[in-house]
Amino acid sequence: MLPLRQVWPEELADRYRRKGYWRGETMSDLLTEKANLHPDCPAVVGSRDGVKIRWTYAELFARTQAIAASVHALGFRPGERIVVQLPNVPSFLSIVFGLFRAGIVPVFALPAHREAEIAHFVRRSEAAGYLTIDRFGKFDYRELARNVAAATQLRRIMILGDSQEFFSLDETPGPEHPTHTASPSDVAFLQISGGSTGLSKLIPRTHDDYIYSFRASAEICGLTPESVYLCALPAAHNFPMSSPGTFGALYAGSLVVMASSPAPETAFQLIEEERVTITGLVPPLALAWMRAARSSERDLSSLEVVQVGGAKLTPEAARRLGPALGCKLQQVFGMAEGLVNYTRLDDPEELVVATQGRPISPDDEIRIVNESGEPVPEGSSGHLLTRGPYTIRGYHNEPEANPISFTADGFYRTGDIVRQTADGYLVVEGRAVDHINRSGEKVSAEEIEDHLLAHPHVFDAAVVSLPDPHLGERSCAFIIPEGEPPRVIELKAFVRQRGLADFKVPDQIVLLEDFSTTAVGKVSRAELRRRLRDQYLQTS
Ligand code: J2J
Repeated sequence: MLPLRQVWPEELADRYRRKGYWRGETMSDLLTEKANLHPDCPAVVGSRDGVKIRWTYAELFARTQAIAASVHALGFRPGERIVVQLPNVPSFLSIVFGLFRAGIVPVFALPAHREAEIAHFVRRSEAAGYLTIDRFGKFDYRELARNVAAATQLRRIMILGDSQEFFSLDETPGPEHPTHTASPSDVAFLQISGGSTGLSKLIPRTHDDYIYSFRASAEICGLTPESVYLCALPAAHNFPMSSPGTFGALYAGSLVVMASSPAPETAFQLIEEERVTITGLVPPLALAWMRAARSSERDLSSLEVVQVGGAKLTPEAARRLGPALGCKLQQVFGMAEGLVNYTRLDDPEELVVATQGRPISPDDEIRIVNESGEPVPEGSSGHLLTRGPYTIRGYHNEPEANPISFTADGFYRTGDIVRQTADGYLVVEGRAVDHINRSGEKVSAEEIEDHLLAHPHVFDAAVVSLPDPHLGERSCAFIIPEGEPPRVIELKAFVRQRGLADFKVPDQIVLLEDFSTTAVGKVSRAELRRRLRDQYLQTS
């Protein structure tokens, strides 16, 4: 098993410690401390199978102990990896913190992922286990688990709920077992990258760096023990986990409300019942909430802050959000690799509407460069590179991709095109890498092209993003058929059957005779995609 490492140069690590960013805390200590500090305060509310669940900090803590004992009894040992795929239920937190307690490294899959993606995470992380739920909504995750078992070499599969032939997880508080003492510089978990080139990469985050990012976020977002954070986006995503997210909320002693769906009907009811003060949304959801609020009878008056991030919010929508939802807007521009920017709660409206915020940390280094890597003049747009106390220095086990994704001096190439205002705020102007930002879910063009090319009647495929009124961006696959042209629905079903998340199935498919009208001479894939996209937009 490859060791998990994330190493900053000694001189930088010293500085981050000296400045108090890295305080030597671990994820597991953090919850123990909060449970000791305010055992009877409400920690998490949510529901599963229609049954309401409400745990105090002491109850959540007791469950994390039970989970730690349960995975230990199942044979898992510190440093081993378990791919975790759970929806927004309170047990998301007890399980994840239980794994931290046992020294196990969770790999965070999204509920939408299917066997191709889960199998990839298992292989890349060399996971010994996969942990999921019996069913959620209409989907039976045990079916998925069977396919994953067939495609990988997992030692154990664990199911929350009715486990059938798999192992069940015991959340009933029972006798403690000795807990693992992690080192704060250890990798605590692996996040999944949006993936711009091919398959998703694994992002190793250490206790020190991640805790800094959500502790500082909780402060910037004004969280207190009186705050109520609604987790509306998938809990495993970096934004609702750490910006300030459920982890930041627990750090602040606030209450976390797990929404089983981000749809206005579900979310508005929770806001009213639990007096939610803050939540985070992607732009298309923010627009849906604004529309729904006009005719909703629900009392949303407890809402103080709605954060929007994951994709660009137009200034027009940004201006309307506050009045429509009766709260403040906070723009968040972040990435699972690290850097997170926020507009501050006391910023003037112009900054909140027109920028995507400024970095969390005074030690977040921002470099904006041109194609040849030279800094652009102040205020001009260019490629965003960054380095800092909570931005990774490399992906897990990617010896070929790392020298491309990171500069020799450790800056992460975000792939975003931005400009920086005189007061240090970033404005996202576009991106250099080919992914489709579909409602905040990033879809790699290359990954989908590879799947389409596996179809016997596809000669060539180029996947591009097109503007979409509902999703922000949608994916469009241009296909040159080989022989009998395949039907569009058949191609979509083909991609789905290859075990991919639904959000990766092309939204639109256009059959072309060839790409030659656009691709004169030898052009890169990126250039080909750009030309096809431009030509399509001009003619449609
Ligand atoms: C434009 N593009 C944005 C924004 C992210 C907080 C918030 C979001 C994420 C996230 C996150 C954007 N305007 N406001 O992890 O902690 C695009 C950029 C970026 C990529 C990262 C967090 N906010 N983006 O979205 O890892 O292209 O993280 O590089 O999923 O989303 O995607 P992801």
